[in-house]
Amino acid sequence: MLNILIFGPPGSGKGTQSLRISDKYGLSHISTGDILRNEVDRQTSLGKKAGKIMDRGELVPDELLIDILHSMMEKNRVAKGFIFDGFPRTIVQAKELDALMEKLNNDIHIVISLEVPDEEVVARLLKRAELEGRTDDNRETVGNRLKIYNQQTAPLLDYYSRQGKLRTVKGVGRIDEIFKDVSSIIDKELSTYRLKRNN
Ligand code: B4P
Repeated sequence: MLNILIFGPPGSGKGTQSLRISDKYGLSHISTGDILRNEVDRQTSLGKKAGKIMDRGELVPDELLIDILHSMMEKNRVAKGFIFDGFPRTIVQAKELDALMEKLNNDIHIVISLEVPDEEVVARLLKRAELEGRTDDNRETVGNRLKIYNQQTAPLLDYYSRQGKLRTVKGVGRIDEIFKDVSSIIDKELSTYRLKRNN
């Protein structure tokens, strides 16, 4: 089983690259943003709570995300592996994911961090607002999402770097060029993983 985590500020291309990774390597794609937006659209009790928080650009409480994680892992028991997109976003979530992986006798193998400057992500999200009309893609909320990313999510870079799992990719440029860099990291990791398994 291969488990990959994709990491980066809002608008860095996590969703965009995750779909390609899922397709090429046959991994189940878990996007907590997509799951939450689906709950909001269906006006479930979780969606009603989460929608207001997302519109302010804040993070949905850890306990709700942890419930989502458990239910997604349960639904995808036969998966070849996972690409986690937008999860974890806090140290509490990362520790919960590690504990769950250990319980399943599994691991997170690679953490890919997409590096994109603030002014580029703001421009991308404002453009997406025009194209898709996502309610959290306005100038004020985007500023808050970036602030919260730097305060609560960026410390995870150090967490995974200390585990020796962090790989960084320049996330600016053509989407297929970025995907080439992402793929070469995954391919290298896969060959080391297979070598270890065969020895
Ligand atoms: P997400 O859905 O994860 O939203 P995001 O960070 O904006 O990333 P997204 O995947 O959509 O954008 P992408 O970078 O692919 O989260 C939304 C909200 O949900 C959060 O703010 C939070 O409230 C809540 N939430 C989710 N997970 C949570 C968790 N674990 N804990 C607590 N709360 C949680 O792409 C952005 C745009 O850039 C797209 O339009 C794309 O086409 C474009 N783009 C991509 N690559 C490009 C490139 N190379 N060049 C130019 N444009 C590019």
